[in-house]
Amino acid sequence: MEKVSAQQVMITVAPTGAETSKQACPALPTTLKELVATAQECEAAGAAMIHVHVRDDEHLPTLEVARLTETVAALREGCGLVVQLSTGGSVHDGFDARLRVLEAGPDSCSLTMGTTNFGDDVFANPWPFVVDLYQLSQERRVVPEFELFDLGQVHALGRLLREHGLPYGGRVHVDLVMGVPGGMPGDLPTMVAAVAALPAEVTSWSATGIGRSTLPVALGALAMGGHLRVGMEDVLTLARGVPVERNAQLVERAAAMAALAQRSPITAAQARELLAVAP
Ligand code: KMH
Ligand code: ZN
Repeated sequence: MEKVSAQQVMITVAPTGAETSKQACPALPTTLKELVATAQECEAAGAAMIHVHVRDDEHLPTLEVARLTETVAALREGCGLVVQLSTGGSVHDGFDARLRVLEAGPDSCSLTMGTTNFGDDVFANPWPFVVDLYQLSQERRVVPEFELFDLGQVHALGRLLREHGLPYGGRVHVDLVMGVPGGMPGDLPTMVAAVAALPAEVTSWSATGIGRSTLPVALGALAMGGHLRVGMEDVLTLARGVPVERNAQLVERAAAMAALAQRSPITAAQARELLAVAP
């Protein structure tokens, strides 16, 4: 298979998240059926990976392992996307439940590199938890995606790799999560600083702009050679007053922006190679 080139881009879709309620946004895919249909539509639109938060029968966020396992199996059956489970969960989830996410056997897991103020809440990721989760991902052969919410977390990644070695698979993929109230802003000077500070071991990076920063972050990442994450976890409007109706709209828009930048979306199979995820 051909290597991923600078003229290509990996699009990750984050369709659900843990923060928005189904009542507030009925278009949010919260059932397994909705999630699989979303995955299929997004893969057809150019996505290569899916970042998954699972909901229960009441549409509330859950980290119940059986539910996660069922979701991973259904996505593997229904689409080709690289399946990444969130270990961030919701701000209310405990560390043990977040570690147990890996029991569901995903291809990839998110791994946030430090504690962040998250709106009025705190997204807790103390160093011992980060190390436990990292070591568990190495033992269980799950490829982590390092989520970096601020510049301090970029440097923390360097420490993790120095002290605990490379991830399973040997590639180091990071996602800059920008524009969270409490994290780094979603602007270009910050992106330039964060990318310049990435540890030398990093082999690929993407960026995610929350809310209003979605478009500037995506355009900046495309210009700087980064990959993209989009989805209703991160933004619920296409423009002021225009709600997103389907996650695929955001993937289609990402692919169209990439086309303007003369970059084309990679397939899920290419993403597996980029991230060193088992085929
Ligand atoms: N829901 C946030 C508290 C992740 O998925 O790893 C954490 C989050 C990051 O979304
Ligand atoms: Zn998430």
